[in-house]
Amino acid sequence: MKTRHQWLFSAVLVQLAWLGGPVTARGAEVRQPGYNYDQAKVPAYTLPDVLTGLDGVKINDAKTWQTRRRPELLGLFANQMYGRTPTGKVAVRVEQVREELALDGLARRKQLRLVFEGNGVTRHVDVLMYLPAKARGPVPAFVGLNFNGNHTVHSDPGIALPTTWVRDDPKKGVVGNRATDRTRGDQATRWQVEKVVGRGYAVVTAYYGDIFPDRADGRRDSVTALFPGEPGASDWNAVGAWAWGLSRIADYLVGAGDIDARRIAVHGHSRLGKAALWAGAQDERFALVISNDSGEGGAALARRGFGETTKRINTVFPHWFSGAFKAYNDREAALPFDQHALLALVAPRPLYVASATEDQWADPRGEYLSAHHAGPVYALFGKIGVGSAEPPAPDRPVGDVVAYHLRTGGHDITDYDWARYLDFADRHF
Ligand code: GTR
Repeated sequence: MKTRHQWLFSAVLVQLAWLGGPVTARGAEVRQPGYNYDQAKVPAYTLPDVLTGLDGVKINDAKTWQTRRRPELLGLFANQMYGRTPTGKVAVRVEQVREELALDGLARRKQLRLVFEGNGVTRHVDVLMYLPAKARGPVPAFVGLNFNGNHTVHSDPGIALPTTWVRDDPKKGVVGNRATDRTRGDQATRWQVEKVVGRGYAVVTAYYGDIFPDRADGRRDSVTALFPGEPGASDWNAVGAWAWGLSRIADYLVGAGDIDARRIAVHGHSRLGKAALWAGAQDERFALVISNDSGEGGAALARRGFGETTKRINTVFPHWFSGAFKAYNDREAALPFDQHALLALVAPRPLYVASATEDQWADPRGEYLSAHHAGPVYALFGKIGVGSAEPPAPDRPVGDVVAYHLRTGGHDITDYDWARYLDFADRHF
């Protein structure tokens, strides 16, 4: 049990994390003091072989990967890190569907509410979609969650404000945990809606706080409450819930007819990149997966201890991963996997991992190496990974089915990143 003093200390840490945090500070370099940023000080480590099962047998064909090793790894990630995603069904209703022409006729804006009922509680997720207005049939889509509400992805006044808890930001007039008009379009550079829709893709998003409010006590207001019989030490938490939410949005898209069900890409930035990877690992309907600066608990190798560490993430964000994951604080070498195995779970589907030069907290080199070490699984399917064991120079994208770039700049998603993702999707879809 923590003493009152320890709880207070954790609470202060959480506050500090947010003060220096990246959610409102666009492009800010996230580099907490007191952590290792020196490649020479990365400890020697051995990665668990992604192809060798717990029984010690090394697999060498795609079928055995698919039927044995892949389910085994999914189980390990669920039991040791992200928590188990409930498989039980909850009742879902689609409500408040509104469609209008928007963005000067470029897009059809569709908004709807997914209402979930289970275990005596109700939760909702508001989905915003921009569909190319001139599309004559189902279109491919980029699906991703947003940090501050659907209304922040574009200044379009027709976007509904979130009705759930949002983080206060007094400088922007967000007080009492209620979203206001003042933050409309606040995150627009991170979404590039016109560019994406102009290239023929649908933009699909929802506010992550509808699924699990991002605070230490957010669980009680989250979708986890829809499921009976929890919590337990290895149960799912915020990252698992956000991934679950992405799959529920996919359920809707697959059934609705606007979207080509075989061409749904899932993407996410930072903590939402962690969620996008976990969603993409579990749910093979996501035909292409993009991790933007996802860092620790996402694409970055935990064993490198570069930038953010397992202990730091579990302390400052106790609600992100399962209880079981906390046993690996300062014990990364004991993990039965590393994050390259998470990336390998996306195989043979196209995977894009992106880093930024100033985002040392997320360990760009560790993100690259992770993509590199997922390569043997892609090779089982005859697909080419990122190749070289050395990361490329900044702004030099590499790779075919597994692609990578290191953008010059800070922790953010920029038009540079989007241009690469669009080209990547064009190539594979
Ligand atoms: C940081 C956290 C990172 C990353 C980031 C973000 O504070 O330490 O793991 O997720 O937040 O989500 O922007």
